[in-house]
Amino acid sequence: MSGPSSIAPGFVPPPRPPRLPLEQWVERVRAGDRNALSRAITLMESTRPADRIEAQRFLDRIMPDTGRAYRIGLTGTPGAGKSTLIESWGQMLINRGHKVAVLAVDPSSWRSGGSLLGDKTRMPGLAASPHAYIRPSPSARTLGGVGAKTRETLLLCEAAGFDVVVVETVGVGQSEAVVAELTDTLVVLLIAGAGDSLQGIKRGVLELADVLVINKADGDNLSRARQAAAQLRAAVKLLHPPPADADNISDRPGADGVWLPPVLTLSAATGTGLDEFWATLQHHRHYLNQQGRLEKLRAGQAVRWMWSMVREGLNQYLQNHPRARQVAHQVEVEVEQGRLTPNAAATAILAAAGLTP
Ligand SMILES: Nc1nc2c(ncn2[C@@H]2O[C@H](COP(=O)(O)OP(=O)(O)OP(=O)(O)O)[C@@H](O)[C@H]2O)c(=O)[nH]1
Ligand SMILES: [Mg+2]
Repeated sequence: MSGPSSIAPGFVPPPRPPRLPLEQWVERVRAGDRNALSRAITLMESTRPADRIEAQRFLDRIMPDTGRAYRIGLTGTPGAGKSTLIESWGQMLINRGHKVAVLAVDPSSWRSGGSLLGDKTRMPGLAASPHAYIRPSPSARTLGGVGAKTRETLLLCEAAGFDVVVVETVGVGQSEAVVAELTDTLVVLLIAGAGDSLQGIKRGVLELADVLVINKADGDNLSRARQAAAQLRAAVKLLHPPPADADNISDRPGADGVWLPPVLTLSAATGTGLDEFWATLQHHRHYLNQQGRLEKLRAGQAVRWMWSMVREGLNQYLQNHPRARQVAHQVEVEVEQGRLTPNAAATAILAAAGLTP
């Protein structure tokens, strides 16, 4: 948990060093300079109009260096072991020569401004590694939404040479859907429940998952974890029935051109099952690399991102439009009191902003 700020009263933060010219700054990020990367991410998170323009230029410049990482989403209920898994798995990846970035989409920060994810104290080994980069989620709701900021951060990390990017989120609210839109493979981390092992997992999340993992399969918990995995496998099969034209569907995911999300057990604490976990992810990546699936997936994500930016821009436009705001203020009351239909009110607001067809 991020504790209260311990900054002493009267503390004056040192002035920020001046920014580098864009071209030089981009070069430093490309060269893997972490300081330049951190400052570029801060630029992406800025809501100042001048910064937004600079951020856009920055992104345009690095675009050719993006797209090469394996983008992995990791979601799981609080306490499922996400940080513990990222710590052990991340170090395993680094030992195998990868450069790992960990980003967070934190639904709680949309309202409270607090950020629990990407907490470096829970990943001390990874945080200390020069081959890892951990970035907690933006601490406030920013222009374009947290998802958009994370996407821009992800692109920067790719440009800086990180070849595995993990986007972490707590499995509450809509954040899994946001993470699924940013990544190639979505891993859902679960723990065996007390009674019904599928408690706490929503159907929508099961449908989004590419790989399901029951964590804490160790000690006294091992048999319960295996039982939960068996039940989950049955549930996954029900959710993903084989296509009508497949006559010999096998249990191997991807074997018939259909990905049946595998269910694994592992112990993030002891490291048992980590090898199989990584092998399974690579298997999914291989599956995506066939028949243009990855290009198709990312193309769809890019188009949906574009439209979400359009919606965001329209919202911003409406909020900054004095006449539309004034009309909105009036009609909201009328809708509340049932004197005006929501449709008519929406038309009135849009018309006030000059947005009616
Ligand atoms: N026995 C056992 N305990 C584990 C394992 N993985 C995590 N834990 C413990 O479970 C607790 C929660 O682990 P975290 O890694 O902090 O879980 P998290 O999903 O990051 O939690 P939040 O960040 O709060 O959402 C800690 O006390 C861990 O030590 C595991 O594989 N086995
Ligand atoms: Mg955590």
